[in-house]
Amino acid sequence: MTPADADRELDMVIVGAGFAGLYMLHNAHGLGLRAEVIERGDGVGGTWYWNRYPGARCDVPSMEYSFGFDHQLEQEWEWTEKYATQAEILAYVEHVADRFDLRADITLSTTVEACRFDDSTGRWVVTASDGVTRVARFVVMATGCLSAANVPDIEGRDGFAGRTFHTGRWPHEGVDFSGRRVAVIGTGSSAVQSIPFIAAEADQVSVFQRTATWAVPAHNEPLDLAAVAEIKADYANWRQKARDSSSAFGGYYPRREVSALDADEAELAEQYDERWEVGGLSFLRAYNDLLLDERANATAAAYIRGKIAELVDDPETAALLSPDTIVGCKRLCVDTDYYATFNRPNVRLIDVSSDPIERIDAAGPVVGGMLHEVDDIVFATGFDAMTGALERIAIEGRGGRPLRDAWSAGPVTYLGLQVAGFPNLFTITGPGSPSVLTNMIASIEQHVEWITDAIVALDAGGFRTIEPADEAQDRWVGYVNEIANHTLFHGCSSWYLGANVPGKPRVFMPLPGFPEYRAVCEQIVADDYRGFVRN
Ligand code: NA7
Repeated sequence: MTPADADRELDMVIVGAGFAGLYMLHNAHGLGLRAEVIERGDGVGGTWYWNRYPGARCDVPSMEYSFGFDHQLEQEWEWTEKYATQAEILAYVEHVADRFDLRADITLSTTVEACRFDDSTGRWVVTASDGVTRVARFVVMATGCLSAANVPDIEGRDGFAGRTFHTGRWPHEGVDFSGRRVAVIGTGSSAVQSIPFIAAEADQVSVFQRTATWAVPAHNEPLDLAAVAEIKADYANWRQKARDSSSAFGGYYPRREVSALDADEAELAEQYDERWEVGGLSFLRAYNDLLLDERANATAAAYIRGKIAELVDDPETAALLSPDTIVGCKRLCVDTDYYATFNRPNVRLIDVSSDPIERIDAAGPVVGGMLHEVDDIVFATGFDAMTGALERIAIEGRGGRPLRDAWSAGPVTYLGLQVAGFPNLFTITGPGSPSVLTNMIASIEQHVEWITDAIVALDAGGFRTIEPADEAQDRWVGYVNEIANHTLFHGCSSWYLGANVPGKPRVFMPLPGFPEYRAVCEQIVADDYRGFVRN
């Protein structure tokens, strides 16, 4: 296909209309590019469009989980709670789309099927479910890290007679569980948030737990107007403070630069009590080595196990709910009444750690030969994280090489932004960048701004294309592994490692350490795009 055969000629195709796609489009407008966002959902919002399960909220405080690129926007938007609900975040994204006049260049309800690099023209040919072929110089994948739903292929799944739901594809009209017996499969963040709501409505809830999860209380509350005014008066500093922290948020409660191993029992208890009362992910910032040293981590683990024993009446259930894994090795869950929900007479916990769900009968899941009869099954089973959304699109780079081949042993990138052999294709919050270990919006902003600058520099230098050199990419992959190996993240079977999807290569995909990563990105630019090939 040559540009002349294309239905639509563009400078940039952006895949996905979540936070990343919208900000990229806004910046593309700023550069005067002809850009189009293609989005498979019927609306904008990405993660927050799809994840409408009861209780869905962000685990990053709302004053930080918001765009910082526009002063007016951050001043005018009023968050109402410490942790925003899905509905409020979606309203915010809608507001962003309107405020920056983005809608005219967003095509909804359309799935990108293939992106193929045309060696002869040096341009990307993008085909989509609407039958329109777009040809563009740049393709930006703003497809999200947790957007490809993982529904386990359990025997008999499709023969279940009742209703089935996945938390990441929740019906817009909501689901009425009253009078129903409900199975919830999974105990990750989506399950932890939704189970208390489902249990309050349903007749009976059976939770199928493969791995017990660590959860700390959210202590969500309405935002204090005086505190909000204070933050808004100093927002630029707030954002900077966030960017300077390893997870790109934490203005509320920064990490203490002391080791848990230097604290005695009384100090540990005092610190953890304080963090528990504050609530949220700041718990893991009580000490600076909780994710680096197993003995330090064990102090946090012992504390949370003690809390579970206090919160859950039945000792056997409390023991089952108590993880024996590293705290934070999988993303720590932030809950509201999760553990206490197991004190309800209509909620039971079914351990499927050693005896997995063997099949799903028409009447419900079967474990250890025993049928658990239910009316509904909620799959809170997560996502084919970080690579799933990209690999579900037929992406072919130079010489027709499929991305799936380039990534057959696990994802390889340079800076998480580009892949060797895929010129002018960018991955916002791609594997090999801090992404899911951070406040996603801060990471998205940093990536979009980096890409914007790279395009400006490309044009200023009279180049047409940019892509990583193989050696630079290899070194980067080595670097990401080395950093991850210094942490405790590699010590459990998490979606960070692809361990939740059968057959997926086990590679630690995100890069810990946002400020260090930003500094590297900046230095590479200062060194005239060191490690990139520009032609
Ligand atoms: P997660 O965190 O990936 O959780 C998925 C859960 O589903 C987890 O407990 C899994 O157990 C469980 N699971 C997956 N497959 C099965 C099967 N076959 N049988 C039993 N249990 C299963 O996804 P979430 O949607 O909760 O959260 C994703 C992120 O969104 C979260 O980290 C936040 O960042 C926001 P496993 O632990 O793999 O044994």
